[in-house]
Amino acid sequence: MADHTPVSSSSTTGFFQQLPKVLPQYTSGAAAINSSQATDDAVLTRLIKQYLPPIGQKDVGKAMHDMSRLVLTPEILNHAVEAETVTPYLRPLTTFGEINENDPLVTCQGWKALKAVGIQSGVVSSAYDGSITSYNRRIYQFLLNHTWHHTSTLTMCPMTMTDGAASLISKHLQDEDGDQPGRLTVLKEYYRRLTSDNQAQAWTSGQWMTERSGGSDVRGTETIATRLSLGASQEGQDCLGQPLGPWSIDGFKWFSSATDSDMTMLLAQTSKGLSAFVVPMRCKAGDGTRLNGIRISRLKNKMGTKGLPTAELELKGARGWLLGQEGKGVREISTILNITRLHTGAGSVSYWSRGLAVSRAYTKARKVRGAYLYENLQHNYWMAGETVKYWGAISLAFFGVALLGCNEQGVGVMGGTPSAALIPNDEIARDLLRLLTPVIKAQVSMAGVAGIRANMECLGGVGYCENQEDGGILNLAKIFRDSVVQTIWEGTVSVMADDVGRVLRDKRIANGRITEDVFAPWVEMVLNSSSQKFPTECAAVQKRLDALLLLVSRVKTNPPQLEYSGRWLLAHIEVIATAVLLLYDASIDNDEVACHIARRYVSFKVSEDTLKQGGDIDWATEAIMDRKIFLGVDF
Ligand code: UCC
Ligand code: FAD
Repeated sequence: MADHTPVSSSSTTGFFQQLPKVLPQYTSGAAAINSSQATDDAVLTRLIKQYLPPIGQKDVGKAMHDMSRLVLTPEILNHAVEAETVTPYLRPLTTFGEINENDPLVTCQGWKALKAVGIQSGVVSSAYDGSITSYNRRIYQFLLNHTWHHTSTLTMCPMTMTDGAASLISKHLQDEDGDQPGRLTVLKEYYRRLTSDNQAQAWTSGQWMTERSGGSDVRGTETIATRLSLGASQEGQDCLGQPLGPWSIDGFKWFSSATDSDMTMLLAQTSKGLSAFVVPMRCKAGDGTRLNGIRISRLKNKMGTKGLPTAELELKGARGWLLGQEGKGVREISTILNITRLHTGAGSVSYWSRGLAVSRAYTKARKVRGAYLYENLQHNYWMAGETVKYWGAISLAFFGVALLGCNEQGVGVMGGTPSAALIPNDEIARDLLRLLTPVIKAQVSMAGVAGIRANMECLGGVGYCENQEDGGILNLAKIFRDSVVQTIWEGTVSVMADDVGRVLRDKRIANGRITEDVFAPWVEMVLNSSSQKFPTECAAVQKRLDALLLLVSRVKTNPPQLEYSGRWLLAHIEVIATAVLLLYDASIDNDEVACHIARRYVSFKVSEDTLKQGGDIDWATEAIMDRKIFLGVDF
């Protein structure tokens, strides 16, 4: 007879959960291109096929394949743990008590190593590689970054601001020097460095807007830029030996995230109003260098983004160059904002992708009531729902990315891809990008926070712990904390809603009729191509579009009501755009999983279908689909 006498566990005996195996996010090769399930993060295979021609699929496929493996190596994982746990600190004084103007900020090796990996992998430079003309460079860049961002431990923060700064400077590379002699040469060199993938030469940039008086509303900026007299403006060199700009800047910046950067773009007041400046962080001093009129007052103590050196800064005589028109600084810097906002949305889905990867791994490894979690119907239903939301969010974010690439390279660059039909001309690409950028920033960032919370719950108690062991691969608490800030920096959700209001009212954008004359016709055009396969779903989206148009007609000329309705506008535009993108994608090849995801998205997000939640559903068939959606068709 079997002996059923219970045996007690101890710290070294008894049950130990087997470590869940997080799989490489993307796997390239013929199998991955032809099947939606040869890769752990199945939606990536669809995005690649949708937005890139074969040569682009091959290039980015290789880059993502390699990155998906690199981020699981102990070396990179340990850098990430170090960057998270050995936080930056200040050395404000020298041994004998003088102000340390040379190297007051200390960051750890892990942080530096991760920055180097990002630069060398092309997380910024790939978007500026002019030799790539046959496909959308932004799609390449953001797909690559999607496989890196979750592990980069916020080193992507300076990278995204660098991207924005490079984009802004690129708009001024034809400008005359005017009354700022030497500026063009300096800008060209800064641009070369911002877009370099050579670790020895590459620069990163900060972006300083926020002050104590306000980050959303920067009109109260107290930083002042003064034009120097001719003699004074010729003095001094930046760390490269180039002239320092003819403006001297004094004030106090309340948040600076990329404090270890090489330069920054900032806002300061001149006699003509808020203006944008380019400022190198360091200048020549004797045989070495020192900070360029910048003192790090203190580092912020934050809930997350632990490795990121976010500081308060005092500026006294920081020298810089005026960029663009005096008094038009907000308009100038909005070039950066619009790029970093897309990166914020895309970064949020990258964090979320890691959350889901860990959830999949845990579901395959953990048993409850004697069976693996993947055999549990309720669990799979829940996680399939989370996967549907993730597919929706990433689809919307990458449509924005495609539009950005089209703005930079022209819509012709989409030729030969299924998505060419989604973006008929340059004007539509420009206007849709302007409307959707704040929507993506707000809605995807918020959805990501909710998604990662669910992923934490998926793991039970261990999901709530700061798991630094095993390379921190199961540390969902870290990515949760890091994702929360995405709803705040680069403009809060309300500020994004406000920006949508700005777009709706701006007569320079589609004559002030963007919803009526651009967005609605675009939605209807895409619905047309899906209506045969998805008549019920298309009708539901059309109904929601009608509700949006009615709302816009009521609020557009009534500023308080427009303000009141900001979050409704965000939600309407988000779900309508996402639904048409999912329906379009599913119509292309009738992929079983893609079709179910599109249907479920419309059912729960567009129609908010409560009947099905009341049990009016073929649950046994749906349960089979749940597993395919969440864990892949091959599992
Ligand atoms: O948070 C920050 C960095 C953190 C790290 C980020 C890393 C991200 C990566 C994530 C992955 C890890 S930096 C600080 C970010 N701060 C913000 O985002 C500020 C939020 N506040 C706003 O966006 C406000 O709406 C303001 C500041 C833009 C409002 O300023 P104004 O002056 O009151 O705005 P106006 O008067 O409406 O607009 C001034 C001009 C107009 O053009 P003109 O002069 O031609 O009439 C507007 O059309 O600016 C234009 N404009 C824009 N143009 C305003 N916003 C935009 C826009 N988004 N795009 C194009
Ligand atoms: P406020 O603007 O005071 O907002 C308070 C509340 O008012 C919010 O709920 C907001 O939504 C609401 N509100 C504001 N305007 C409106 C409106 N028009 N309609 C409705 N509600 C509104 N800034 C930089 O410049 N550079 C950086 O590198 C940087 N790094 C950061 C790093 C971290 C970790 C954090 C947390 C912030 C960073 N910031 C940086 C600052 C960030 O951009 C601001 O915190 C943000 O823009 C909000 O500004 P605020 O903190 O002044 O809040």
